[in-house]
Amino acid sequence: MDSTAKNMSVATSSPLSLIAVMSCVGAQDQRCELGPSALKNFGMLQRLNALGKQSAWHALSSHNSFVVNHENPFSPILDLLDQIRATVLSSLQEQNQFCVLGGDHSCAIGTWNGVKQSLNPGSRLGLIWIDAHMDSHTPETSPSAAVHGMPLACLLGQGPDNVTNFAGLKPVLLPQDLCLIGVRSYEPEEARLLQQLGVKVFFMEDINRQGLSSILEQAKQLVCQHTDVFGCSIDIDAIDPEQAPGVGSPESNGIQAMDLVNALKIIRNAPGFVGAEIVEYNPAKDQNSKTASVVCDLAEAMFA
Ligand SMILES: [Mn+2]
Repeated sequence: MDSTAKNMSVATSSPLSLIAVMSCVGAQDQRCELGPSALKNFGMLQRLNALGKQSAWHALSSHNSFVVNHENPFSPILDLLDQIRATVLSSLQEQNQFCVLGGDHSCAIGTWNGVKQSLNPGSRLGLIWIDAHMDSHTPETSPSAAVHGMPLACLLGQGPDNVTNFAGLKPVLLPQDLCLIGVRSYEPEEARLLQQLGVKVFFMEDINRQGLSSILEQAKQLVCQHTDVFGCSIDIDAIDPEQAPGVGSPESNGIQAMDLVNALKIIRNAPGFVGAEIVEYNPAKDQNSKTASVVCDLAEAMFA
């Protein structure tokens, strides 16, 4: 990894900014906007602090809500994306680690623009994307016009300039610096786009064959190879819905929660790891807070 004056190297002992995105502007089911406050009530902050991880809570929200607009699906979320970008950037400038808590997965567009902006021009960002879905639609291919199905395409520079270049950083991510893990539900247009770009995808079959720790190790090496920093974007629907039912779009036969918690320790002390996001928690669909408990376990595995 290159080390340059402006690139942020964040120590694992640094404080953690928990950036709560209390919005579901990018999804049809609006109840995930209640996710961050449910996690706060569950005691996430206290659990991290009890483990010695000094953590601070930053709440962000939007006045807008989801509307079907196939021509310009992004206009209602642009203001929120810019808030997320700015908050992630200032956390890194203060030498803090960050963990964005969704909210729907469209927040990723803001999160990783913020990280990219913290780097020197020309420096590269690596990203491990753990998700049951590919999130790689463009407005032309999306059946729903919901932006939480498009964030990865946007980060790769695919889609209209008002979102792919909203902070003047397009493309935020190069295809060779990205890796998907846990995919089991997608449309052919998304698979075609990722294949054309040469993005590495580890499907559930790969995890079942090789084990999650081996896959995550391979993913870490891939996203660190040509980059200066890297992060991790976790959609909770990657986990099996038996263990994490509180998500908007559950998909059966997913990753075992404890396997992910154990495997994430691989990235925790890796050089260049700057932060993560954990998204799509929908407390209205949770059962006895078991999904909230998994979210806390994931955050602790990466940060505490
Ligand atoms: Mn997702």
